[in-house]
Amino acid sequence: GGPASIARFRGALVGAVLGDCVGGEFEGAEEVPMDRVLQHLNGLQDEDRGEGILQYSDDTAMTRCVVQSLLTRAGFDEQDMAYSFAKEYSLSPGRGYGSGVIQVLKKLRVPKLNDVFQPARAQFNGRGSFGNGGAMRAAPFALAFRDHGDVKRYARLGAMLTHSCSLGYNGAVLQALAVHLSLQGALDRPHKFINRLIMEMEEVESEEAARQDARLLKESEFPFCDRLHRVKDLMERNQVSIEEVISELGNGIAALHSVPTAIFCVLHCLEVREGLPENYRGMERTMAYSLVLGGDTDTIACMGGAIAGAHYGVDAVPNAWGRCCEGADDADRSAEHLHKLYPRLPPEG
Ligand code: R7I
Ligand code: MG
Ligand code: MG
Repeated sequence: GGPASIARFRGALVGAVLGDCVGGEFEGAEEVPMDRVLQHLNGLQDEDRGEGILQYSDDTAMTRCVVQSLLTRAGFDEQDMAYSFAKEYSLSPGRGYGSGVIQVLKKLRVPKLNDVFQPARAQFNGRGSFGNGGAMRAAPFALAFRDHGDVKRYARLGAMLTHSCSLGYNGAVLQALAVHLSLQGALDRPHKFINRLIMEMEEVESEEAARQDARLLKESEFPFCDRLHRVKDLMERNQVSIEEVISELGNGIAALHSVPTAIFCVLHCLEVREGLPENYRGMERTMAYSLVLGGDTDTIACMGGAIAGAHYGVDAVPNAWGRCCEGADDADRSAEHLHKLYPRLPPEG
C-alpha cells in the first residue's frame, strides 16, 4: 500500500504482537541456534495447534493500554494511560514485567493521582529506569499522530510514565520515529531512513537531561546516535555475524541495547540473507533473525515486528502465524480504528 495505508497500520500492530508472542519462547536465552528458531516458526503452520496458543507478554499488554487510551481519549491523556497500565497489571500480573517497573505500576493504581510521572522518577535511586519497557509499547504513537514532532513528544511522555531516564524514554522516541518513517514508506530507501533517524536523534540527544544521563551512566555523549552509526556501519558490510551484531549493538533489556538492534534486524532483512530460508519473505526473515540473536527476544522481535509490519503491510504476515498469537485479531481491529482517526493531510496549495 501507499504511505500510511491501512495495510501498513495493521501490519505495524499485528507485527508487534507477533514478535512478542513468537519471541517469548527464547527470551533470556544466550544463544539460539537457527535450527531451533526455524523449528519453532515452522511449528506455527500446524493446523491442529489451536488458536492463540502463544500468549503475549507485558510488551503487548502495555501496547494495548496505549492503544485503548489513545483511542478512548482521542489523544494523549497521561492520567488515563497511567491508570490503564496499573489496572492491566493488577488484573494480569503474570505477563513477565520487568522487576523494577512493577513498583511503578503498583503506585499508579490510585485513580486521579496528582503527578503520574512521579513514581517513575523514584526508580533506581531517583535516576529512573533505562529499560526498554517504554520503547516496547511505543508503536501506537506513530499511528495516532501524523506530525513527527507530535510522535516524538507523545512517545516520550508515554514512556516517562514508567521510564524517566533519558536512556529509557529516548529509546521510545527512536522506536516511534522508526515506525512513523516506515509507515510513510521510508524503508524503500534504507540509507536515507537511517540517516534521517540519526539526524532526528541528534536533536533529541542534545537536550540537557540526555547529556546529563549519558555522563552519569558513562555512555558516549550521544548514545543512541552512536549506536545508529554502528547500525549504518553494519549495513554497509557484506557479511555480518550474529556475534558482531550482539557485541556492537547488544540484545539486552536496556533500551540502548535493544532499540537500535531491532532497527538493524529490519534493515538487514530487507534483502535475502544467507542462513535464512529462501522461501522466507521480509517479514518472516525479520522475525527469524530477531530470535537468533537471543537475549531480549520478545521485545526485540516486537519492536522489529512493528517497524517491519509498517513497511511490508499486514498481508506479509503469514495467516497461520497470526492465528497462533493471542491478541493478533485485537491488534488488527485497533489498527483500523487508529487509521480512521489518523489526521488527513491538509489539501495541497
Ligand atoms: O523496562 P521494563 O519495563 O522491562 C521491559 C522488559 C522487556 O524485555 C519485557 O519483555 C520484560 O521482560 O521486561 O522494566 P524495568 O524494571 O524498568 O527495567 C528492566 C530491567 O532493567 C530492570 O529490572 C533492571 O534489571 C534493569 N534496569 C536497571 N538496572 C540498573 N539501573 C533498568 N534501569 C536500570 C537502572 O537504572
Ligand atoms: Mg515481555
Ligand atoms: Mg522482553
